[in-house]
This record gives sequence, C-alpha cells and structure tokens, in this order.
Amino acid sequence: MSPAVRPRIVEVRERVLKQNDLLARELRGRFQEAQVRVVSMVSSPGSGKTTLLEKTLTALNSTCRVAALVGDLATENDALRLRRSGVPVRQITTGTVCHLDAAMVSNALAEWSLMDLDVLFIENVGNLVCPSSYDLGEALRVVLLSATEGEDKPLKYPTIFNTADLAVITKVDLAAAAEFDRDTAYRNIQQVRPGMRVLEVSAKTGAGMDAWIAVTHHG
Ligand SMILES: Nc1nc2c(ncn2[C@@H]2O[C@H](COP(=O)(O)OP(=O)(O)OP(=O)(O)O)[C@@H](O)[C@H]2O)c(=O)[nH]1
Ligand SMILES: [Mg+2]
Repeated sequence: MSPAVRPRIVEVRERVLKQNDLLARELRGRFQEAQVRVVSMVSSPGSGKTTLLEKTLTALNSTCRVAALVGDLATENDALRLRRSGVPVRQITTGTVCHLDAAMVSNALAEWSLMDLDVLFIENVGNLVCPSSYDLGEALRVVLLSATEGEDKPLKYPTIFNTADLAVITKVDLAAAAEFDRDTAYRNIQQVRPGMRVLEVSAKTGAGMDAWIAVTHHG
C-alpha cells in the first residue's frame, strides 16, 4: 500500500463515524424525550442473543410496552422468533454490512411512535468487531459471552467489551460440559473493562433471568 492511500481510508472512516455519532446523539435525545429505555445487545454469532431476547420480551410484555429491532445480514429468522413473544419486532437486513448503525435504527423506527414504548431492545448483527464503533443512541449496551465460546474472548476482542456497559455470560447450563473457567472469564472481562458489571444467565433453564430482566428496565 502506498503511503498516500492509508490516510485517505482513515479520513473516510472517521467521517462516517462522525456522521453516525451525530445521528446517535440525536436518537439518544429522542429516546430520552419519549422516556424509552433502549438496550442493545452485541456478541459473536450464536451466543444466544435471540434466545435470551425472546424470553425477555415474553416476560416484559405483561408489565410494560416493549418492542425490538434485530439486525442480520440476511433472513427474517430472528424477527420471526422474537415475534412469538407477541411484541412488535422489526428486522433490519444489512446485506453485506456487519453491524447496525444509527441511520438504520432511525429508519426502522420511522413507523413507530416512541411515545408508545417503555423499553426498546436492539439485537445487533452477530459480530465481535464491527458493532463496537457504532453508537446507536442506546442507554445500555450489553455484550454477551457464552460459556461455550472461550474465556479468552474479552482479551481477543477488547473493543467490543470496552464499549459495553454490562457483560452477560450466557448458556451457563452448558458451563460444566464446556469446562468453562468462570474465574478466568471474569478476570479477562475486568482486565479490558475494569469495574464492568457481569451477570450470568441461562435462557434454557431460566437461571439468572430475574436479575437480568431487572437490569433491562431499571439500569
Ligand atoms: N443450552 C443452551 N443453549 C442456548 C442458550 N441460549 C441459546 N442457546 C442455543 O444457542 C444457539 C444460538 O442461539 P441464538 O439465540 O440464535 O444466538 P444469537 O446470538 O441470536 O445468534 P446470531 O443472531 O446468529 O448472532 C441456539 O441453538 C440456541 O438454542 C442457553 O441458555 N442454553
Ligand atoms: Mg440472533
């Protein structure tokens, strides 16, 4: 690569990110004004975002007005799964883009009145790299780490952990079978994001669900 090319790529990327930050700030203002709590979820593919979210939406549906947006490169599969909870769900299909951005969220919300919602969940595209740079205007960004994917993920993908507010260890029912080393996982999370709160859940058995659900609407 010639020295002249490198700065230009950085410049374009910075401009795109700046534009996203401006729109995210605007979205955050709209969410605050409408008093909607927005919780986003990021993780590697298959860590259990949709499974946890379906259980969460079902639990919250009787107590508050809740909805969800879900991003994937292709298919409406996750939206179909989440709609089983009975709450409004919109799929954002990103094509080749490996993350959601603030414009996609804003467009997906165009037909909904924020005033009619208490909690909005956003499931990001399954990816531990791309979503970390894109603020979506959320109040709480949650990073999931499943008990089956390896305790080293926080060290290998520090930015996604560093830009999250809460870590949730998922699939704890499989921890013994996967020989999940809990102490190492906690140590690695704290190394990249000192002080970050960590919860443990199993969407299959329901373990830890009460503490998780409380966090989603109270902070
Ligand atoms: N044993 C067990 N399996 C789980 C749990 N949560 C999710 N799974 C399984 O893990 C697989 C992936 O779960 P999904 O919820 O689709 O994961 P995801 O993060 O939404 O995946 P992408 O949207 O593709 O990134 C499915 O086979 C789920 O049944 C859990 O708590 N325990
Ligand atoms: Mg999913």
